[in-house]
Amino acid sequence: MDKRSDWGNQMADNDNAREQVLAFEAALLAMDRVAAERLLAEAGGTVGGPERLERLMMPALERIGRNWEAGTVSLSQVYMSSRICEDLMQAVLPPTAPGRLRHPPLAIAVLEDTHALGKRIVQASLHAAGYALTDYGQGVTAEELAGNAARDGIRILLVSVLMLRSALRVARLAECLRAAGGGIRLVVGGAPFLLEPALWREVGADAMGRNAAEALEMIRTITAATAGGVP
Ligand code: B12
Repeated sequence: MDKRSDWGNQMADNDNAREQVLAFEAALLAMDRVAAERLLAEAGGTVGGPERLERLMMPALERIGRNWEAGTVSLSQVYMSSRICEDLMQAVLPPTAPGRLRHPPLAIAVLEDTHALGKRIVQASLHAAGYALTDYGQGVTAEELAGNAARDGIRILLVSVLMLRSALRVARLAECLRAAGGGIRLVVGGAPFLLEPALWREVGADAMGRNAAEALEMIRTITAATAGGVP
């Protein structure tokens, strides 16, 4: 295939992806779960569960969030959209399986925030890749989280935040982890870190991932660099 038609195909793919996101967003705002489910299935192609959710849900919910901020979408529509997405996740994500790899103890949590959909996708992707994780849930404080991770001998702590206020609390978490000793590595992700690419360093995290695939990449990099921790 020559470069020109390759470029043409890519543009057509982009247009197609954009149309799918817009249609999915419209189905969520209309609270039409059946249409949302159909669009998710159509967008599937050969791509597996978590990736398919990321490609449709993340951009659609991001747009809905922006429109809520602009005042054109109500909070109840944001809420119902997230409920439909949560429901669809249940059906699409692989069931939790025991870890198949040998790796240092890992954990995940949503820090001082209750936006939990991103965490669920990251968690499901890691499970599907063979990792076992301790789940500290959502809305946990920096102090609680650092204490639990130190108690359980966690080596890599994955933290998800969606609000700026919560992202700034990562600084307190990093401080508590340092005080607890044990060299726990802190990997963060979520909307504030996507908007401000330098923020993860400023709040003292060790790494940042933009999506579930990058969470996996970070864990592989950290475990490979940790003596005896290579899966
Ligand atoms: C859905 C939603 C809600 C739902 C949450 C439902 C739930 N169970 O999670 C509801 C309606 C309850 C809600 C409530 C609120 N929300 Co809200 N919400 C959203 C919205 C629209 C989408 C979030 C989402 O689920 N995205 C889909 C998931 C799949 O994407 P994701 O979380 O980004 O995760 C991906 C990546 O970021 C990454 N990732 C995520 N975590 C991690 C972790 C690691 C380690 C790694 C490597 C990667 C990674 O991988 C994931 C998969 O690809 C966002 C808009 C946005 N821009 O995100 C606003 C948003 C986050 N909400 C916002 C606000 C203000 C609120 C409220 C305060 C509103 C209010 N007045 O009550 C409350 C507060 C709730 C609380 N205390 O926590 C603001 C935050 C603004 C800010 N600057 O802080 C946003 C940005 C909307 C906006 N544009 O203003 N919300």
